[in-house]
Amino acid sequence: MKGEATVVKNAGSHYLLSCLPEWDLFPAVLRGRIRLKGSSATNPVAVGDRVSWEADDDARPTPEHPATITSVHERRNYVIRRSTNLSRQAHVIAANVDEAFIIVSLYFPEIKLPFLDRILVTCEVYNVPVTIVLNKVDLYRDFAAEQIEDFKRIYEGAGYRVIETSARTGEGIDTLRVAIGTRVCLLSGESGVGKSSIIKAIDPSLDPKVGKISSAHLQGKHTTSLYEMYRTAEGACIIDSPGLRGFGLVDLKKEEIALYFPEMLEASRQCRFTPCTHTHEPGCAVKEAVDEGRISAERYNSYLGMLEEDTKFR
Ligand SMILES: Nc1nc2c(ncn2[C@@H]2O[C@H](COP(=O)(O)OP(=O)(O)O)[C@@H](O)[C@H]2O)c(=O)[nH]1
Ligand SMILES: [Mg+2]
Ligand SMILES: [Zn+2]
Repeated sequence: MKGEATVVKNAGSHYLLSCLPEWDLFPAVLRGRIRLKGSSATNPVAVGDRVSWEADDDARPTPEHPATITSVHERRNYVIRRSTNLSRQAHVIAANVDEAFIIVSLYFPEIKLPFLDRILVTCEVYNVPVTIVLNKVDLYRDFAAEQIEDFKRIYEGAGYRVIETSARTGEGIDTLRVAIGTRVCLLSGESGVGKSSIIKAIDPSLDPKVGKISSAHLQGKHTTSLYEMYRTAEGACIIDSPGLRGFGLVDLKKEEIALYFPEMLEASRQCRFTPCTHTHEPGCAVKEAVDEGRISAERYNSYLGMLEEDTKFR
């Protein structure tokens, strides 16, 4: 027996496969070493990967007699993370993603814009369309309406769609469900921002593990320890991921970083020098746009931070 399937769950060396769009899971393991050409990833197979598999006999694969993954098909795209900036090793978070939804919350836990910008840059690098989801608005709309508007100004100004949600009250969940449609979408973002809760809110029949906020730090604990795809009643495939601590940049040269800030790329066409690092050069159109408020100071600062780290660690 053999066939093709999509990886929907990955726990260590064990995988669950399904022949999407059917949702009919069966277990699989990897045969020997499958290495992807030119990849430094620690995981050769990721959730969302299309794979070929084989089983010894004609019986359906079971946990005792799992199927064997024999090859991984070429990826349309993927999202990858380097655990730290020093690390050469990278981990593929998900493959063949139609869109990434980056979940953030302004508070509980408090947002770190440079961290969000790093994720956005990674999505740009790997050609994954991205939408930002501002969750937990029920907790801070009352006292932080202005901060919400500032946040939207920054990110909508950079060209991203921002959807406000509350997994608690259900606000914005219909909008998000429509945005996801019936595609393969990745939910990513820091631990505790509500990724698993949002999946539950989108389809209450699903049961991803929701973490408790530890009151001492008002931060989420690590609750989702593996990557897993869920299929909603409406036929969307949503990938839940563990909270990301670090989100190191992968394979980016210093002069490339600004290419992945869409608003800077746009402005940089008018810079006097090419290449321009947009730091000290005369006639830099990016700096001019920052001075005039057309590019947000926050995004520009994230860019400078990435430049600096890049220089430090190479
Ligand atoms: N008030 C409120 N709490 C939320 C919301 N979304 C998630 N939470 C809570 O935040 C904590 C972490 O949620 P979880 O879904 O596990 O976050 P994850 O780590 O990103 O998957 C849990 O206690 C949730 O009940 C929201 O929209 N509003
Ligand atoms: Mg979770
Ligand atoms: Zn410039």
